[in-house]
Amino acid sequence: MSQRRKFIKQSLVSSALFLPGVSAFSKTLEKGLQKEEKPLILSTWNHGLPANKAAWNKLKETGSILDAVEAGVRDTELDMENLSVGLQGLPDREGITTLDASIMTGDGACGSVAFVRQIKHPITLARAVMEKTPHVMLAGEGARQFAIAQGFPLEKEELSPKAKVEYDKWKVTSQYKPIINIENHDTIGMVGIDSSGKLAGSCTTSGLAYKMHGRVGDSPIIGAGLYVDDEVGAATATGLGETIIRICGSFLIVELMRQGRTPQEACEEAVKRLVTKSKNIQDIQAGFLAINKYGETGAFAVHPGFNFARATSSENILIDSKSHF
Ligand code: SD4
Repeated sequence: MSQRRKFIKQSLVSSALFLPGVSAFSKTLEKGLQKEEKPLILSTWNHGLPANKAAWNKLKETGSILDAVEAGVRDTELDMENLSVGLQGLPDREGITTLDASIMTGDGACGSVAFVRQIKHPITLARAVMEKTPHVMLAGEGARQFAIAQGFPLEKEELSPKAKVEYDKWKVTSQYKPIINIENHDTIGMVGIDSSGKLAGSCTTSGLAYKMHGRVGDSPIIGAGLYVDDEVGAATATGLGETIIRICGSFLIVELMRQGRTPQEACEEAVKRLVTKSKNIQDIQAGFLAINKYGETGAFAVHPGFNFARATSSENILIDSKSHF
């Protein structure tokens, strides 16, 4: 069993409080897709459970959905089990871990950082780009210099013990296939709505393992990995960034919702588009998560295996997404 599978299994067990049985699980899924609910916080994969909890606590504390989506994914950025988010994530081919992150609110404010090194919380740096610069995106050394100027501590550049073991194994063959293994992605994307209907979203990742040095994925690209519009809803993505960028995935979902699709229909249509535009689709996983301004939920993926955490005032549960194949 892969590490990721094991981890999912453990998380399912640890969230058993919210999952009394399989039938209740699927009933909740149907309810979740149709029922309007506010506040509501959604995030990708099983680490979304603790991330949602952190976001919910922050929402209670400050009342700000922006604060909530930042705090939620900061939790994942520190999760040493997660090899796809934060400085503990798997490195690029040169053995260097580089991070991408973005944040956005429903009034159009957004910020992101790409290809950034030595920063423990790239999501907070993305928020600083949004709030303290005239720009949307800073990359590489410029992002790092901005972080220093803003007083962010620079972390030592060394691989986490788990990442080092994996990288050393990978170096034996150094074979890179520009595809994402279905088991090998754990980016966190989070979208949320408060009780007044304000939306915000966040996305943070170390990107594809063993990518080329300098490669940037979908997560920091506004409209690809994340898009938020108070008039309509919000969407975020996980999976092979290249395919998501090609269809402007998150923007596409928000625009489909603007035209009247439900979040579920919009996610399914985006996956359909992605499937028709991608070669080697059997080897590619991508998943989308969406929310509309009424607090309805949608999720869909290319292959089975994608799941997401959904937090309301009464529960925080892990839900299996449906998929194209
Ligand atoms: C990327 N979308 O950089 C990210 C990959 C991912 O967990 O989801 N990783 O392409």
